[in-house]
Amino acid sequence: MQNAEVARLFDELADLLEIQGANAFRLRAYRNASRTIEGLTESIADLAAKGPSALTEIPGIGKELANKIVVIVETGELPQLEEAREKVPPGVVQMLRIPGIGPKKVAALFNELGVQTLDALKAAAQDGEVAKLKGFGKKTATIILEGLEQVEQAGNRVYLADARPLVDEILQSLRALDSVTQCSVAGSFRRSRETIGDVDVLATSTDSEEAMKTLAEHSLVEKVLASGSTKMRVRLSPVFDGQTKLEMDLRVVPDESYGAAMQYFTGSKEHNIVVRRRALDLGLSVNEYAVTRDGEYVCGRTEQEVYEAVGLPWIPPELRESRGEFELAEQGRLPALVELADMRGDLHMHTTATDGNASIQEMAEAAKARGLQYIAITDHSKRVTMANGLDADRLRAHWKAIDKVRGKISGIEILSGIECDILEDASMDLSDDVLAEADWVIAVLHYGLKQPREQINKRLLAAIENPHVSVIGHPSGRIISRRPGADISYGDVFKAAADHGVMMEINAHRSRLDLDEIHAAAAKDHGIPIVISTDAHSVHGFAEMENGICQARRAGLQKDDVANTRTFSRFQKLLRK
Ligand code: DGT
Ligand code: CA
Ligand code: CA
Repeated sequence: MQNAEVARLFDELADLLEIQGANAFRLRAYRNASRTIEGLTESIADLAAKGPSALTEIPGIGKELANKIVVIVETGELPQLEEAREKVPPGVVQMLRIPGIGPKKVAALFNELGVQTLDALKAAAQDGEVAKLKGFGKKTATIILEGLEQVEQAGNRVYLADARPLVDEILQSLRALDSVTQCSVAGSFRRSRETIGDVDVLATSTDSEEAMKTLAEHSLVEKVLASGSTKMRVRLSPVFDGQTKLEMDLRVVPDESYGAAMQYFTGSKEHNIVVRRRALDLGLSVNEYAVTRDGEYVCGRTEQEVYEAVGLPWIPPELRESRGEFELAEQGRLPALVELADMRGDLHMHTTATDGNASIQEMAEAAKARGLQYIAITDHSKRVTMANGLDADRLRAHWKAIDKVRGKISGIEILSGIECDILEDASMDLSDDVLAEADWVIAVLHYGLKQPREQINKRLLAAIENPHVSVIGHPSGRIISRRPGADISYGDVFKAAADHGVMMEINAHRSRLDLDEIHAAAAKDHGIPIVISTDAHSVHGFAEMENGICQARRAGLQKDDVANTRTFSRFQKLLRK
């Protein structure tokens, strides 16, 4: 069991207990344990295997927690959690996904109004019952209605990065079979979409029954939903929030159809419509089995063949959205997309000084171990009180601590940075004389995201015009499927950024991916260097880089479009004086 999974169970337990009105001390113990476990470098399962005493050496883990961890690691479950799940209906737990309301409010809705489903909550909010509850009011009722709309829109989609470990493990099991000759994932997963509706897997095999049986009996498969001789649909174990269950299709196809099937099931639908039209113009027909002419098989063994048949080079899956990739392909101008291995720096991360859970040195060492040549330590500024944001004095002391680490560790450059809030009135959270001392300033919107477009514009432009700002971090502030981003005039912002030499970030965190692919492509067109950074809050956070790379590839970015693929000396030339 992975640390993140164990951590998630404690978080879920805390949420359930809070809805049941458990005391704050216990809740805090579980939530702290969750954070601690998530930030551990060692595997919690390995520690647990040595017994509870190895676990109690971890700060914040007492005897009781240690015992629970052992149970979780050994059985994959926790009786207390099962019990708590029984007392709180699933619909009530779902209410926790509504942006802007926490467990206390959910508890009040459940206990005092008796609402048990999202639909019942919606009705109660519309009827004015919610507004009448103590501590709620009209404003909260409105927040709930808006939030419900977002939850509905998000549906059961899963973040790509949450799906990845499940998909990888299942593919590995299938590929390990001698009878399976090829096996790949298609669909939105292969196109690296931000979220995945379901997973589409294709295989060729000398024994399709064995492939089906292996999937049906896989430990990550909860239920077989449908099965035929070459087709199966299953539901996987819950991911990320303990609730959303990803579904997976497996199709076993003949060798001579594998390329055609991969092309067809990779999609997107919009992309495939164009491929089919091109085929028709050439007197061909394309479906998931083959490219044919007058009913006769032409090709279909590889994707390459399918594209060649319609007069095109192979198109990278990330670009298959019918947004200009056909023109590029025809002109021989398809980009050589940036790759994870191209990355040399990571310029957005947190430490224990604010809301991270590793020290400066631990972050630097972990970055170095991942092969990075430079990093920027960018803790929060004071406005973010929830994260213990830094004022000028604490920031200067933090930079001194960074200097010390710099003296102790070689082989990696460390920039003294700050993630500075752009306040609602368009001023910066720290004064110019402080910002002037930084090597790297990320300016961000955290608060007032709902302000009108003009004010958002004013804030972003003021930050860009500030001579000390290096980059705009997670520009829109959105949280995918949870919270919309600010209303931004991207054209004005990119023009100003290009004029002033300010870079733009693709925040690689799975829930942000901000800039999105559309605006990252637009920023590139303005000649703005893009920075892909992880926003790591622990040493494990560096792994999020892969998500940022996916987003950059979907935007059609090449290595040179991304500032932190450069060597440190070349990167430094991009910095404002
Ligand atoms: P998702 O699962 O919602 O994240 O998105 P996709 O793109 O994986 O969509 P999905 O799973 O419904 O289908 C996989 C691919 O199969 C899709 O991208 C294109 C192809 N496909 C599915 N249904 C149709 C269809 O009715 N017409 C065409 N042309 N292609 C389809
Ligand atoms: Ca799909
Ligand atoms: Ca599907």
